[in-house]
Amino acid sequence: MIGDLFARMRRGDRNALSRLLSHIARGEFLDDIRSLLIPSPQTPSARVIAFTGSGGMGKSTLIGRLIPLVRAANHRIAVLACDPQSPLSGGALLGDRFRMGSTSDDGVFIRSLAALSGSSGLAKHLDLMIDALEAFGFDVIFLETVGAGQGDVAVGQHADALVLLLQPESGDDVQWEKAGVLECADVIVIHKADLPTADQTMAQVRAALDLSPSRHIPVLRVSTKLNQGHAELWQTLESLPARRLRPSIAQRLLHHLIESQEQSLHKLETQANPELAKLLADWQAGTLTIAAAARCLGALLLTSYEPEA
Ligand SMILES: Nc1nc2c(ncn2[C@@H]2O[C@H](COP(=O)(O)OP(=O)(O)O)[C@@H](O)[C@H]2O)c(=O)[nH]1
Ligand SMILES: [Mg+2]
Repeated sequence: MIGDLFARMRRGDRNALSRLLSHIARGEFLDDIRSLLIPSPQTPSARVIAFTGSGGMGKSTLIGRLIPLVRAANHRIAVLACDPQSPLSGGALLGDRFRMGSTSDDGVFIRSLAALSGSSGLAKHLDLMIDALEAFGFDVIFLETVGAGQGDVAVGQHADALVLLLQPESGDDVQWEKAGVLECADVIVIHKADLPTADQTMAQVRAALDLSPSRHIPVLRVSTKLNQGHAELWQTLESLPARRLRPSIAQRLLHHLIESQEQSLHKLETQANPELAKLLADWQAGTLTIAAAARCLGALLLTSYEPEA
């Protein structure tokens, strides 16, 4: 069934792509999907750009304005918006679609996702979703994530570039300095530059960056309201080097191994497996070193490993 869906997706069926993303978001059929999505050396790599910043900074609006520029440069673009609310509640999904502009262009694909709970502001299995969008043929992928702090660092691992949006008068200045988010950003956008205190915010950001001059980070003023600064922003993004680390085939396999072994361990624990209990007791009593105990655990898990049907 996933095989069928995948074949349809490969033929350019957007519905199939949507359904595949829904399965990934719900954590379904992950093993099969991972196997089908192993990129070959010929799979072209998409440029993945993450936009982050607190809610209300204008991320969705800005992305909506960048899409036509990306299309004009002949790229096919997908947007994954990680929302703090579940898209099932409707509001976030419709809101973002609306702000990004509705489109009948099949070189554009926009999808809202529920963010994981916790501070990361990221949807689960984002890497797999990016693989799916790449396999479909999108060569630019925008990620919209909410929040400042750890999540911004985390999203950086999935992206070639991290764009941090700040806005005048947000009172966020202390927060972003503390979280060290400035240093993670590849580009800083002072958005809503039409607001009166934009110059002050710009000066504050520059001063903060001067304190750590190890890296040159472009700071751009953009006003979506006045339609200013988008071309410069896209030019800057296009010129940044690719950075995203894609896991090797061996790392993908390791990832699968770890996930499957966690499931096996959970099963042994819930069944109160006697061999596991003895092993743990021996280790606690000091008759086994941690290395020996880990080896025994590995052997036990591998013998109880049952691949998903
Ligand atoms: N003054 C001003 N307001 C803007 C600008 N861009 C977006 N906004 C407004 O900011 C609000 C939040 O925008 P949204 O894109 O939903 O922000 P997000 O939560 O970061 O995705 C909306 O009311 C927008 O109309 C801008 O350039 N200038
Ligand atoms: Mg938004």
